[in-house]
Amino acid sequence: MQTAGDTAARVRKGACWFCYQNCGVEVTVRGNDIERMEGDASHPASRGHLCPRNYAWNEFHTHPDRLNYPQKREGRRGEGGWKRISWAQAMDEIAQKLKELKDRHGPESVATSGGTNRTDDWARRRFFNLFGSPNTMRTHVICGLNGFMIECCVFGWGTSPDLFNSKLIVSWGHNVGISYMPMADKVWDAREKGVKLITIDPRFTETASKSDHWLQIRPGTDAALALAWINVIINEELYDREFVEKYTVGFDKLKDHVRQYTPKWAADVTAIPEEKIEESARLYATLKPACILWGVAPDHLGRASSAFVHARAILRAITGNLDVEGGNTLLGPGKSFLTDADLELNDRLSPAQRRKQLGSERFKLNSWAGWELVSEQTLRYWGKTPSSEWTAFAHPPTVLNAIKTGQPYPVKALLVLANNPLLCFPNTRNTYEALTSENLELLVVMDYWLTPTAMLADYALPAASWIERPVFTSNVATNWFIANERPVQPSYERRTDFDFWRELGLRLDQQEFWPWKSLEEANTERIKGLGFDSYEGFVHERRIHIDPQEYRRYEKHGFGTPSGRVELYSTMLESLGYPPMPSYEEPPESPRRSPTTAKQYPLILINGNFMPFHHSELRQIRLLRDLAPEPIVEINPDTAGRLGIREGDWANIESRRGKIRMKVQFNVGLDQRVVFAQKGWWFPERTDDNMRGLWDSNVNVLTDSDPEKCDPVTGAWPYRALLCKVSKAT
Ligand SMILES: Nc1nc2c(c(=O)[nH]1)N[C@H]1C(S)=C(S)[C@@H](COP(=O)(O)OP(=O)(O)OC[C@H]3O[C@@H](n4cnc5c(=O)[nH]c(N)nc54)[C@H](O)[C@@H]3O)O[C@H]1N2
Ligand SMILES: Nc1nc2c(c(=O)[nH]1)N[C@H]1C(S)=C(S)[C@@H](COP(=O)(O)OP(=O)(O)OC[C@H]3O[C@@H](n4cnc5c(=O)[nH]c(N)nc54)[C@H](O)[C@@H]3O)O[C@H]1N2
Ligand code: SF4
Ligand SMILES: [Mo]
Repeated sequence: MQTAGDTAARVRKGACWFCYQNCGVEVTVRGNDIERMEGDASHPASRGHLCPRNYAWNEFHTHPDRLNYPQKREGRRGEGGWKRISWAQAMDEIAQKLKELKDRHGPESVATSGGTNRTDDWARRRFFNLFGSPNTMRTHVICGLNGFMIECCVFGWGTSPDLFNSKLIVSWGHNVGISYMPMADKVWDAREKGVKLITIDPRFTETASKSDHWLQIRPGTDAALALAWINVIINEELYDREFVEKYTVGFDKLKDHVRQYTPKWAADVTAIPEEKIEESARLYATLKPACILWGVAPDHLGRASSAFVHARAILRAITGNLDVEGGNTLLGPGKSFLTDADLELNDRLSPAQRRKQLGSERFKLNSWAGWELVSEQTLRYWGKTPSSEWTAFAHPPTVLNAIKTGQPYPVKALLVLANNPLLCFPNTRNTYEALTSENLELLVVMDYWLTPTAMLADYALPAASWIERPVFTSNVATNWFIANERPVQPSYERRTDFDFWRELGLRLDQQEFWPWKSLEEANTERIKGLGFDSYEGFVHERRIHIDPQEYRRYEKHGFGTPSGRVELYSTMLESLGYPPMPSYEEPPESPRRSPTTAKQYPLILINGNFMPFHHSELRQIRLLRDLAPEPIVEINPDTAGRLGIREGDWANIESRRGKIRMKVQFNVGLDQRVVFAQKGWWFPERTDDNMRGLWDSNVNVLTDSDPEKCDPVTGAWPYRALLCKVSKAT
């Protein structure tokens, strides 16, 4: 810790969290001032590499628009009037209101929302479990954790790709070259050494350009391709016979089930030629070991999501690529340190309150009910549960509906931390109506900026960033963590999310559960089992901890499922009332499923990441904005030609939900029926508009949150493969 008057320069080992890659940084500080930040060559994962986002740290850290003090709304919601108040006043008033709502409507009337992995979110869940509300919503269910839970049902834990030892890497609905830059270097290195790469993407991406095979798939039909791969692998007897016989159940049922999914059928559905489907299936089954990388695209298909994720799990297993060196491994939870699950106090939330989780009656797997089913197995097999904050959520569209309608019960307060729902949740109109509803008595937003969501808040609170807190890198699927220091203490009155939950807890009878005054103290508790009594000592001496890993753990211990084997026919999914094997379903709004809508909206809308932005963030940062000043929609030039649109024109993009404008860029690597629109656009510089241009170019104005379109198993909602039309804007 620094003390006042401490002026010697020192180097702190921090980690960037402009995205969850958490690349290591060496930060030279004097007192509480930063002199320099550079890539940390001693960081075990990033080894000194940084992406362009990191270079904007200074502009971000010192930007005049940063929220630096707690603000309380003056005037009507969204009118833009603010009054600076103290933290003590903000926390006292918020705590008082929560108490009152709990007494009046029950603890479940208080909800929280969070986005992707950005901060120490076990603290959020700890607070909510103690407070008694099951209504924590996250975007994790459309971002990998649906797959984690399905894999738990099939083989007892979620997989991680062991790509350094693979001979073949499949990048499925993933653009590692843009999204996971530090990992991309490793993939390109592997390519140099002769490792083969297959990319499955409707668009010719950075990753596709470096691949041996690019399968240009019709958006949303990934499950058809995966099921056809299973069909080929079984019919041509390319599966791992010994593994299947010894370690799986349900193979014969699977064999019968996939008979319908021939390559010919899949060619018609996916628009990938039959020979390419067969050839790629053979390659995946024979060039071993092979791993399939996780990609977010198939999680964004609403009703069509879980069948793909389920089929992908089966592919990993029947080819014998499961839990082997170079395949997709089952690392299990961390055992020798405290995981997020260990800090959440999950047993404090009563069964009766868990059952009230909104949406959980319908979308069971990523809810408390699914978590309990999975935890019964993981406790037996691994000795730990998965983190509920990563896997068990209230269903956001259902919560937003409950705010608007008071049904099935009233939701009166929403605490938004590390999330920008107006930009990132589907169907912005619906989200906006909920956040501006008179039924919502309290809206708290903690962020770095006055985002459009924060503009609607009753209290807008200033968050401390990764530059001002100790980053503890870990995730629910893995048995390792990397510890990083806090480079400097928070400037102004910025605070960490942990501070927020703790301060609230202290005011709401949770004193005994918040013994740690800082994240360093909490993190010291996490690593006590490793023989370290100081977190900073660990950072300097060890930085990374990995629990011992064995490949092929199943040879000794079987799998963490009811039968102890890979359940190709999943009894766990069946017990929740879901199909035990995956079946193809068209995306919820597609030319085939919705031909009438398709007459009016003939094009298929997709999204994906682009540099240098991360979701809706960093549009304020000049250094980055100069690289991507305007929102872009990519269209095939022939399609544009037919619509009378030239490159550089502005175009309207319209769906059944709404209309936005973007600037046109041609892309010959895009199917003529497909349109790629950038996500996350708002315009912080638009001070003439309180909502900062929220409605102009935000792709989620076009997407859908209708529960009918959501995945029945997990509740995942659709962002991609929806129908739209494009016209020249005047
Ligand atoms: N149409 C469409 N929509 C999508 C997607 C898509 O591909 N297409 N992608 C989806 C996916 S995969 C995800 S994960 C979600 C992401 O959804 P979000 O996570 O909500 O996205 P962000 O824009 O990163 O918003 C995070 C907000 O938190 C703030 N913030 C960052 N770090 C912290 C912190 O440590 N503490 C606090 N209090 N605030 C912080 C940022 O300033 C920002 O305003 O979006 C989803 N939305
Ligand atoms: N630069 C940047 N990096 C990020 C983020 C960011 O916002 N910006 N967000 C982070 C987060 S939270 C996440 S979840 C990850 C996601 O990282 P990725 O998995 O790489 O996600 P995307 O780039 O959104 O989508 C991957 C690819 O899916 C393709 N695609 C679209 N529709 C379909 C389809 O129907 N089927 C198939 N097979 N492919 C389709 C798109 O063309 C795109 O190239 O990235 C993380 N890293
Ligand atoms: S990839 Fe870029 S933004 Fe993400 S952690 Fe690394 S340096 Fe930061
Ligand atoms: Mo995500």
